[in-house]
Amino acid sequence: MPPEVPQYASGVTTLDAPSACDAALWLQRLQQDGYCIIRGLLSRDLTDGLIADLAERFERTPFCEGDFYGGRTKRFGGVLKRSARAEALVRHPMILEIVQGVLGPYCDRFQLNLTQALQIYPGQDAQPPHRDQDMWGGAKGAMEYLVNVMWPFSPYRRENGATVIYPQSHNTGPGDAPPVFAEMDPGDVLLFLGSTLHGGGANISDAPRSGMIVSYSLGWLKPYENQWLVYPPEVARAFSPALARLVGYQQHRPNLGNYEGRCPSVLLEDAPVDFLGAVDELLPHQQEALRAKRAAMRGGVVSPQPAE
Ligand SMILES: O=C(O)CCC(=O)C(=O)O
Ligand SMILES: [Fe+2]
Repeated sequence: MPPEVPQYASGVTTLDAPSACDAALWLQRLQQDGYCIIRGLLSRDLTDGLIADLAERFERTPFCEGDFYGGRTKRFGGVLKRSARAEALVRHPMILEIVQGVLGPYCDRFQLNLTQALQIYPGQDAQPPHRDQDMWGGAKGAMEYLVNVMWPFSPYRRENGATVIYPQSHNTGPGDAPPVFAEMDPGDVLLFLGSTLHGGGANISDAPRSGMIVSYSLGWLKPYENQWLVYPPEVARAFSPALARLVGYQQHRPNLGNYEGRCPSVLLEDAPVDFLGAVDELLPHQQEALRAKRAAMRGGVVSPQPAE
């Protein structure tokens, strides 16, 4: 029997796609179209293991309520504490490089916004198209707030609720291009911007569509999933230092998100911490500006500008 070749009805071509490890080209495509699909990024072993780790939780999680989440959809967060394998997806080096390219210009450090496993069951109608950035009240258009990464755990097809993406809709109207059904298989990945119009598709098949959304946001925003409650110090202590930083155990310079004036990673240390003195954590240019202002003030020249 010939090997099974996936059929993608959506018109998303992979023939001229950049090679799977070329972050710069994928970044360009993401910024141009508002989304991109990278094929074959993960091994089957890894996705199979993750699916097995999460099976019982999917089983026991009740259906969602509400017109956004969908009454025939199951969702749960905190995936990093439910499977040690999830870190490989959340900290995938090429994904992080692409995210840095989108969000890096607007923040000191980006952060994990959420991990959410989700299953769209037969009978679920289409989710209203939306832009995920609209969860934040700030002005839109000058910067990207968020990058979404959708990892399929089952095939995603038009019939079973594949994510519907409106190409080139980032920060404009829906655009002229017809919507694309992000048809994928486990191991593939869909990236789309927080400003890209999209929604979960309708499932008219006879089996659930399963996957996981991982999103990253500017480090100075309130994350969608309250990372510090989902991964309190006793949980985050078991994480790699890089993962702990990504979920929020780091400051966003200058001094944002501190604990007693220190990096919150002090809570992950073995020894109990108390009576800490506050210590600035600043970017070099912030440090320089403050030093100059203090020097000027000491010299009797009072700067009319407040410290940045
Ligand atoms: O399930 C999907 O394909 C998309 C879900 C989504 O956009 C959301 O929940 O914000
Ligand atoms: Fe969404």
